[in-house]
Amino acid sequence: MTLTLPELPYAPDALAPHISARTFEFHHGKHHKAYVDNGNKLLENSPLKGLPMEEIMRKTAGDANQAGIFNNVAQVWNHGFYWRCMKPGGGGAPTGKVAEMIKNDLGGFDKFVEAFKNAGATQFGSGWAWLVLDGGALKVTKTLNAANPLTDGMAPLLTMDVWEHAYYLDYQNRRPDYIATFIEKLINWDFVNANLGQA
Ligand code: MN3
Repeated sequence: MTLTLPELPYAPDALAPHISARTFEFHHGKHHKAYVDNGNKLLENSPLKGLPMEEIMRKTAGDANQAGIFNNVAQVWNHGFYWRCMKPGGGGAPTGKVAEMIKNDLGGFDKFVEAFKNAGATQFGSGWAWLVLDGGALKVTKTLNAANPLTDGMAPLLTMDVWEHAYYLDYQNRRPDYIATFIEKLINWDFVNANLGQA
């Protein structure tokens, strides 16, 4: 299996004005595509070629000699996951099993919002904020650059890209505004519940 660029799960203008078609043109069409192309180039002569992305990520995480492969493959995975974490008319309080677990494990939706905002805002430089299942309980965490909690045995349920390229065209330097909008207007809780069902 070679790496492929997945189609967006909605039209490029479907999340406007919160995330513009112009952002998707660059973020999906250029950045995500570059990770796919560079990853395929690096995998060309690697014994890892053809393995599922998660397996490549687990085998290369933390190995300085494989950093190029890890970074590009993880960024392909992370972006494909991130697109599906959003939907038109999304955001706000969750329903279903994740709502129940947020109440029990994190102390309620307001506490989740506080923790998720904090994770996104305090990730210095580039990275990702996550809601994960860790040992059967929900946890909010963050990772640097391309890193993904699945290589530490956690199951990703929700992610938010906090690389500048995710928000700069729409929000310039105002990362906190992008984060607040992501939570209030964009999160696809149905996708999060589906991930919980498979974790
Ligand atoms: Mn990105």
